[in-house]
Amino acid sequence: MSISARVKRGVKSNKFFPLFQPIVNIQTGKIVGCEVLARFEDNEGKIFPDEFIPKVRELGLSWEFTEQLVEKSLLRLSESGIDLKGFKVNINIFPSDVSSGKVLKIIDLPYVNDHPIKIVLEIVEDEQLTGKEFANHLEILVQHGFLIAIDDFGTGYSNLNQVSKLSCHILKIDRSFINAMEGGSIRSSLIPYIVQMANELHIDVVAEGVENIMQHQALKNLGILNGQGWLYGKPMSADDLCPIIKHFK
Ligand code: G
Ligand code: G
Ligand code: MN
Ligand code: NA
Repeated sequence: MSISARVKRGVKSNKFFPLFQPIVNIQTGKIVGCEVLARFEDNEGKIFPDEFIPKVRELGLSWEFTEQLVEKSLLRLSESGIDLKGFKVNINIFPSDVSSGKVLKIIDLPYVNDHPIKIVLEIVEDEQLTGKEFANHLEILVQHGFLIAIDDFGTGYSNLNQVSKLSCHILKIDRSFINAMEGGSIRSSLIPYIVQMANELHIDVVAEGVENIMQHQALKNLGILNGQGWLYGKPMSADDLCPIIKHFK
């Protein structure tokens, strides 16, 4: 069966499942939330996100796909019985679902309203970040208590000027910037400027792809609030995450 046919069958039969990657406070080392990352496996084997995400988009199944990940991840966290008041759960959202307004269906999904967690909607930088409908729909989500994060910041089309016009609470600095720190490249020398501007806009920063102590120390010295990466934890099952978040407060 083609990849496309397998992905279509996977969405239609609700076979995508979430892994959870910790997001920590770099200054204290404590876990503050997690990012939900989709995974897929059928009788023919695994398909990785780099392959299935474009297919999901091409098939026009982006919202159906996102919906099942939201439902499954919130169900798993609810079942844990852990007091998760204020715990952040980051969900990746397709920009096209923001423009079209489909994303607003999230407001009425099970566990979304009656759950004490804070849902963060991650949106990759995209040309679609502009546009009136896009901004209006984000605004509605913000009014309903969702937080908005710009994902992979620094790789796409938008800049801080555009971001400042959107309702946005969190910037996730793309891991290519963090990666470049060791070489002391021009790319990594931009990090302090991104942080300074984010501070002025009252936007929190998450450093992505933190893999070693040296990067961690440098980011800590820059005063960056949050970090995500293999140093703090790889994407893991809910069973592995729960012991870690048990005492998250
Ligand atoms: O673990 P990683 O290989 O999970 O993910 C690779 C890429 O796939 C990342 O850019 C990530 O944003 C994207 N991705 C993973 N899970 C989801 C998801 O549930 N929804 C969307 N839109 N993208 C996802
Ligand atoms: O949504 P986003 O594009 O940020 O997806 C996160 C991606 O980054 C996922 O593919 C995840 O597995 C990957 N990732 C998370 N932490 C690290 C890390 O420390 N190093 C590398 N190379 N990749 C990471
Ligand atoms: Mn993301
Ligand atoms: Na990212």
